[in-house]
Amino acid sequence: MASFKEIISTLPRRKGWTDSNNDLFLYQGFWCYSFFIEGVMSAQQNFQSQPSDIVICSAPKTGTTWLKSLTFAIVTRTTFDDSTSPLLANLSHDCVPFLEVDLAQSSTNRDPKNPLLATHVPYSSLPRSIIDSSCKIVYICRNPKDSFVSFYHFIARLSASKDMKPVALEEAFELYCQGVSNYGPYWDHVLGFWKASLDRPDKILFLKYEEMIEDTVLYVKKLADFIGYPFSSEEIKKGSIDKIVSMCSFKNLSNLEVNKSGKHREGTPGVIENKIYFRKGKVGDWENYLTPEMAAQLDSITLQKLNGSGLTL
Ligand code: PAP
Repeated sequence: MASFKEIISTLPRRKGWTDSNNDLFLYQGFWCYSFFIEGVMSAQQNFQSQPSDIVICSAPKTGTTWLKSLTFAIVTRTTFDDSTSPLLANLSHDCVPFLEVDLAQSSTNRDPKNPLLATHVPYSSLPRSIIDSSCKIVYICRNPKDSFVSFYHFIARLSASKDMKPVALEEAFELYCQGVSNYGPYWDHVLGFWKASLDRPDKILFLKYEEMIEDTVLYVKKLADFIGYPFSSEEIKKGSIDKIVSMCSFKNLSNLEVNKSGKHREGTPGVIENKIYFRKGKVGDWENYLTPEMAAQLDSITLQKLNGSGLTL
């Protein structure tokens, strides 16, 4: 049987968003770096989901770090509070295993007390057992203009820390519009989960970053209800939800020492400074980076791609 590497070498490829020779490959309709595709292939073969699992799904740069922290705080709130939470000493990515990296080889490489896992894999490529089991999926999406800008800054900051150069913003923009971004096309990613959430509303909760920023308390309550960890009226009276919202706010998390000076996956080639996951956490920052023409181009692609779906971004 051909190895994963051999299969990947036969896939269509495009240059990635930096000057390094790290190409993006087209696997099952989405573009991805080979390291992640190997993990996806392995997870598709091996991962066994449990009914109690809660799978946090997202395209990159749409609010994953935030959603992981909120969900982790919700499910661990009887063990920890806002002065003892592991989120105060660890990046939220280090509190929630990542399917295509941490769980690719073995489903059991997890803390049995933690039902959370996360992935950027599109709905149609999720391991079969996640789709078939009664586990819950929570998906977050974000306006494509802000997602793109966030993505570009992430690559630029990552490149600076690894002695690489990002492509110019205009070039990255063209690639993004063509769907050539890690786990892109972005619109297909969102639509896959959107349609699945309409078909299976009990299984998939579909969230928007902008709506969560607007009323975080409301969405934390919805999230807790959906994943089977509802807040009691007693907890609500005690201000439990507000405490979680403040602990997981951009301001609080980005000011923690671990998120200012710590590193994610230290000692591996995939090492990333935690601070790169925290930039502005604002809605509408695209206005500072995209020309009106670029914004109109992205809006028009979004309108066309989402046409008839009932979804707006
Ligand atoms: P990932 O896919 O690499 O995990 P992800 O967390 O999805 O990245 O996206 C990062 C964005 O979420 C950044 O947005 P920005 O570039 O527009 O600023 C980051 O600042 C934002 N972010 C991180 N933590 C929070 C938070 N606690 N609240 C709101 N936004 C956040």
